[in-house]
Amino acid sequence: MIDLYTWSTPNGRKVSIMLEECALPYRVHKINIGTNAEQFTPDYLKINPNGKIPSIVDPDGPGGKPINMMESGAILIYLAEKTGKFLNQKNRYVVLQWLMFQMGGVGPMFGQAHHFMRAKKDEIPYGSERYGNEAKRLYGVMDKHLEKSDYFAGAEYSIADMAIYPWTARFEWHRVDIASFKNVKRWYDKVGARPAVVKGMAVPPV
Ligand SMILES: N[C@@H](CCC(=O)N[C@@H](CS)C(=O)NCC(=O)O)C(=O)O
Repeated sequence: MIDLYTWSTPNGRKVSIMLEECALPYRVHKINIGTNAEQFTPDYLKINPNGKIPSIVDPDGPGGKPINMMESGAILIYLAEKTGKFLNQKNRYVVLQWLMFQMGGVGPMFGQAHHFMRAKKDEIPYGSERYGNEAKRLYGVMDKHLEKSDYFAGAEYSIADMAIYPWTARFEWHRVDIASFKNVKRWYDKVGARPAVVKGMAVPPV
């Protein structure tokens, strides 16, 4: 059984969504990153040398050998290749392109927006403005793309959608009115209605 090390954040939820979508049995281990300690224990650093969530340990990795993995994007690709699901070979590079758009753009930029906008006590307007504007710009890119595409990589739901969804689910945190990006909203409602997404978003229970 796969062990998932996670916390209630978008990067962790990408992986629980994928595990639910693939109906892979998994065990959840909570790593409370808010303690600023659990992610840095020597035992956890052996699994994730970067001291962040998520990570997985799969005793049945490539060649039947155990594998430890960090980095949510890499984990999604691994699980897609393990199961043969949600990374259509014919469309592989389009899926990977939008997955990397999330890993290099949506994740880090929305994350910075949350950092500045939610640190209310001593909010730094420059940070809120810079990352808030970048978040809105990225919504514009997504909205334009989704105008002609049901999902990020075309007609089929893929790991790219699973990566982007939990970040857009925090639209209030980055102060974006999702309803004003109507194609993103249509996609968001459709993805959010998937039973596996509902289950994956509730991991770990808080
Ligand atoms: N690129 C990494 C980012 C992981 C990441 O930043 N995780 C955050 C939670 S969403 C974390 O563990 N933060 C704890 C810390 O920085 O100490 C991935 O996608 O897995």
